[in-house]
Amino acid sequence: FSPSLSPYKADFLKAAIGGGVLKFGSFELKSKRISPYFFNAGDFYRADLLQAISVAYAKAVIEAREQTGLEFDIVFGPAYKGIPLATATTDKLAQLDPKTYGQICYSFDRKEAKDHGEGGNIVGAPLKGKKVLIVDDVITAGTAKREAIAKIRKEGGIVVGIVVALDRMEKLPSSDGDDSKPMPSAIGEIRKEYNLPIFAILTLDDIIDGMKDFASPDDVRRTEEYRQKFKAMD
Ligand code: OMP
Repeated sequence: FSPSLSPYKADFLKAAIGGGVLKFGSFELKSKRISPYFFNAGDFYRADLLQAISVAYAKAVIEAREQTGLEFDIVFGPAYKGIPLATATTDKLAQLDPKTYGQICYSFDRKEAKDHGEGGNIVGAPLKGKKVLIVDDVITAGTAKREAIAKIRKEGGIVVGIVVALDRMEKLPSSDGDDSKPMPSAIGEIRKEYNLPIFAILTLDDIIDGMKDFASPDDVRRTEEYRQKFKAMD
């Protein structure tokens, strides 16, 4: 793998490809763009893969703390795919650094509010007045991240950052549907709008660097063409 990738990132990329989580072919995205690659965090369901993904998230969080002083009380995973990510990351952080992370909590949202039993929209640690780190799978247009930020704020939580497995580095869709125009990135806009740090374990650049060692020349070419077409200007 690319020498530019740190060992934990290279291990994660290897696990994602080996476990069939990162696939090459033709996939329609939430944004309706047709992508030659797709990263499905829902496919990390086998124990060894779950371990690989939680180690990678935990190391990304620890690195973010070292580099930017990131501090938080709660790891929040947006339903559904964020739920095992947040839970496994919380567990792994406490295992890797019990002194710093032994008391952190996790929580997640319900897709539909529950009106009986304990009720409410949130399962796990109450968010009110707490510093919350969002853990999610992929960022493309940032829509799911905006929804998560709004939900957490509504519960009185303070969002302090976002960690994702993959930054697809894509530009926002243009309002007139013309994808050839230069446009800013989803990540850049969220960073600016909410003044939030966003950390990604891998970017599309990392994947393209890494895939040259194992993918077919055709897949490499199609992925490079996709990057050329949809890469954000920042
Ligand atoms: P936003 O960028 O916040 O809208 O989120 C993109 C979402 O698209 C992710 O949360 C995934 O549900 C899905 N997605 C993937 O899971 N993997 C990909 O490689 C691309 C997408 C996508 O549709 O863009």
